Amino acid sequence: MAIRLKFRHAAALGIIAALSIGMVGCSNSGDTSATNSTTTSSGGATNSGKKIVMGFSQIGSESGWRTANTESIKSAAEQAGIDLKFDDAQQKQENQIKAIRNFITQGVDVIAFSPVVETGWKPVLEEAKKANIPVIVSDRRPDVPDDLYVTFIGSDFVEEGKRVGEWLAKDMNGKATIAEITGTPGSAPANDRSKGFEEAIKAYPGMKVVFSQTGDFTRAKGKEVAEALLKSDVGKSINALFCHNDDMALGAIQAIEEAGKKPGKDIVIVSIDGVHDALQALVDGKENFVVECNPLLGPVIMDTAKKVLNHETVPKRTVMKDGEFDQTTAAKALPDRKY
Ligand code: GZL
Repeated sequence: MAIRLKFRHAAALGIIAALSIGMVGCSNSGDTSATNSTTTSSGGATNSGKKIVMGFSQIGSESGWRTANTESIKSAAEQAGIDLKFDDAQQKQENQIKAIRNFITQGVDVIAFSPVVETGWKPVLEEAKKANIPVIVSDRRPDVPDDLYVTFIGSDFVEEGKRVGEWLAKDMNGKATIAEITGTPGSAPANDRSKGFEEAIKAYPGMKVVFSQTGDFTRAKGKEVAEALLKSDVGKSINALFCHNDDMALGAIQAIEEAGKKPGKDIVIVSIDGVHDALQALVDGKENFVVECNPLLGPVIMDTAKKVLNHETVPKRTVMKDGEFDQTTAAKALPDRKY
């Protein structure tokens, strides 16, 4: 109890007006009982010498992007000497809520998570706030009041959708019959990428989206949706395909080839993420344009956690820089692509 009182006093003195930092709680570093959890631990501490324990609720392992994101988080925790309690929710919100509750019970010092969808987080984040555990939002945005998390670290998905739409409109001279394979329904990237894409093509009356269906960000589902599309009447009129992530585009490319068409030629294909296999598809002429979504959030998350627990000021939102690739620039970038 004495430790809590000491931290509460320090927190009261140290709290910066712009932040709502929870009190640094004591942590028992017992093993997590949540399913699919792993623990990475080594040195590392706050200014007071206390070793930081972080509970991280990850969405799942649905795509190449997510794999790179998880690797970045685990290796950055290792580097930072943060004791990481990692849970993989297999793309189920109820598993994420369970994991966050578990972290609260364990009394971790800080919670970080990537919300699979935007809604349904208020109750569990209110429990974290009540337990004085600061929450860092990674990658996707939850639809909750600002005071329920300390900071958001991730990309601007509306901007990503806009950039894809602008490139496609120019490439197709303002005239295309477009199919859209969207991400997880209700997720921030799916909502925002559609929004940005629609905003961009609105300026071109000849750019028409005639089909939209979710592929849930996976390669398998992207292939399935594309197969059904190509067999339908509307599928015969498609000459452009926008996939909300590379994995669904790679599945669709397979389906287009199996249907005897040339991906990247009969159907212009654009997607978002910038994973290695998508850059390879660009080099092979099977895809046409990819906007990057930087998955390497680990170092920023760990650095931010240390600052929060040391009562330092952190920005409410940190937007990652996202590159872009066409068939020429992909050839240059591919040899050194780390993910
Ligand atoms: C974007 C991330 C998305 C990726 C997909 O930040 O949430 O989820 O674009 C991943 O590949 O499944």
